[in-house]
Amino acid sequence: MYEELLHRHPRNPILTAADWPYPANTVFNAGATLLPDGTTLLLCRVEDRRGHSHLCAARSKNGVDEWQIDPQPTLMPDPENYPEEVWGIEDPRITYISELGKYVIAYVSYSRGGPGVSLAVTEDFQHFERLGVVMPPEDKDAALLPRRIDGHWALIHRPVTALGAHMWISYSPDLRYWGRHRLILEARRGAWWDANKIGLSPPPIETAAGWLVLYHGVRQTASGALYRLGLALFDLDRPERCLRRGDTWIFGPEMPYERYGDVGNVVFPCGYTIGPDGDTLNLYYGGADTCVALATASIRSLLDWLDRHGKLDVSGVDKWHEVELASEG
Ligand code: BMA
Repeated sequence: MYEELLHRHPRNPILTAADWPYPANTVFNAGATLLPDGTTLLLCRVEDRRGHSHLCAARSKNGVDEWQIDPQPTLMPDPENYPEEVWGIEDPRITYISELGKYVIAYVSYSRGGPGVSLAVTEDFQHFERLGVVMPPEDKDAALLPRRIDGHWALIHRPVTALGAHMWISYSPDLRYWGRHRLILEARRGAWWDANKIGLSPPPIETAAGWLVLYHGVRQTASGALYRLGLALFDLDRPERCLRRGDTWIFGPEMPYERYGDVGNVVFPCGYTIGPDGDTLNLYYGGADTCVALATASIRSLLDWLDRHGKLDVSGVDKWHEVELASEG
């Protein structure tokens, strides 16, 4: 028996389109945060029957039920001013930035050129300041780290390059201009569960041991893609350095609401909250691109598992050096 690190909530799925106060096809891939009064806020991706997505906030005292859902979309695409949002906005990841006293949302803007990464800033989830597209297509699966590293903001994201679909980090002095791009974690190859395509899932979790990263691996099979989750740990002060990476996935589609839906066999977390004990991780994930579900884990046991099963991973660093050497040569 494999160890079970993530425990599904018995009330899953906790939110579906049937709960919505206005017509919606599906509700999934929600960003999450705790508001100052302890309320859980989920910023859900809502897809309409055109196939376009927008974001809508749902609030709950216990993070499980009695959700108060905004009666109208909370953040709609604004293609007139932001043409990169023409086909919708998707998969928000929320980071609270104490230096700014604001939340920064990294979301996918679906442009004619493919998906890119956009940022928006808010204090109250009612008014939003857009910073526009910060990573051009094709790029997605992005989240901001909650504090500056050596004076610079850091964004983890997943560009698709000639090297494949791997995880990168970039730095910025002002959240608008980004550089010092580094590959930090590579998809594996061949039969691996995380072969060819990986991406950051929720924002990294800051722990004393390092940035704990849940990432998704996409395996292509004869009957479509399988989305599963793995663990990696990155250096607190140099988040481009991967300290440990697990070989096996720790969570994958099993339940009917994960197996069946608009896109079956997908578990896709975009957010979490941490319980008052400082250890309980409440992970909110999309099930089969159709609903929102909840699983809990102990952060200590995730780190302990990585200690026992993780290995040093230098794939990203090595590849980057190869690229540097090749471009210099
Ligand atoms: C990814 C993202 C997610 C989605 C997943 C499965 O590429 O677009 O929004 O949940 O595919 O369809």
